[in-house]
Amino acid sequence: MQSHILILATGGTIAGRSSSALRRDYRPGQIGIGELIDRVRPLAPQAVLEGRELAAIGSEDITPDLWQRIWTQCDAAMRADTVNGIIITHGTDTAEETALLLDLTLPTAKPVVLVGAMRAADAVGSDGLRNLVNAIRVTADADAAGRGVLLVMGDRVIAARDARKARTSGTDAFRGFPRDAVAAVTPHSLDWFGAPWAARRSARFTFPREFPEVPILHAFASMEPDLVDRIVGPQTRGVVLAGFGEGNAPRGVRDRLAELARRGLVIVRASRVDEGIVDREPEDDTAGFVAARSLGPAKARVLLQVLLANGVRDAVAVQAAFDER
Ligand code: DAS
Repeated sequence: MQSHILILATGGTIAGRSSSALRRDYRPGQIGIGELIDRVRPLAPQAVLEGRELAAIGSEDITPDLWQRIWTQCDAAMRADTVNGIIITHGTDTAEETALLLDLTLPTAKPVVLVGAMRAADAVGSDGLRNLVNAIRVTADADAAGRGVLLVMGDRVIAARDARKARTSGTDAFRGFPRDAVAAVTPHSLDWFGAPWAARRSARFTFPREFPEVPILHAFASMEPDLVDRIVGPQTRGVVLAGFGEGNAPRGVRDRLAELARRGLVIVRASRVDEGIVDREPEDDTAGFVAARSLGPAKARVLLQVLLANGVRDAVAVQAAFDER
């Protein structure tokens, strides 16, 4: 029986065209979802594909408004008997943020899969068509539900909470941490590495009506404490530190952040290091800091915004949410 898959198109390189295969000046979001579906349909007999164009942007330009529109379409599709699964074509630059935001705010009853490409549709060695065929194979699979939002890139299936763009170029640009891929996929095979871990889970949080202001403070050698004051304004509700090593920062910076925590802002210590756990330290108890655990700065910011928008601002409750997998 064919799976009815709704494909929400937002742009990105997967729909990108370049003026020449020998130059880099491609433009994202140039190919309509109808044309992409026409190209992929002969390679995806297991699915009935319905396309909807939401945007045609490079994902570096994604906005809360587009996130809201994507979520609204997904939420409605989750409740529609005629839809078995959802694919979102998306740029790779912010795919990890969109994937985590949807993972936190949608139920897991039906698969939701983000897919992109590292090379434009008409580039030599383009990967978009293969990634889309793979995404359809995953979304149509009976075992895909109950895993939350998934990202399909480079023959790998990565869970939203783990996914990140780890390389600036190359078709294997995405990695997962702490879990790497949760499945391997090709146009003719799909191998899950474990059972669904979130079966029948309702949405964990309400989708934010507004996104609280949460800047990321990226640490660098010799950084001065007054930099903290320069990134915090009257609307700031939290700060994510992209710290050295396991979430470290100069003494003066930590003192300024502790002062902000005393004033009611939520401070999350993440790391500028590409991979690794940022665990709680004794100072966190006295300063009121939260440890980001396995989330990098960009995804820690998404989780903190969702928590704050849902009224979760007590450091102990925020830490519990970061500790959850
Ligand atoms: N054009 C960038 C983006 O939309 C890169 C890409 O899609 O891969 O994120």
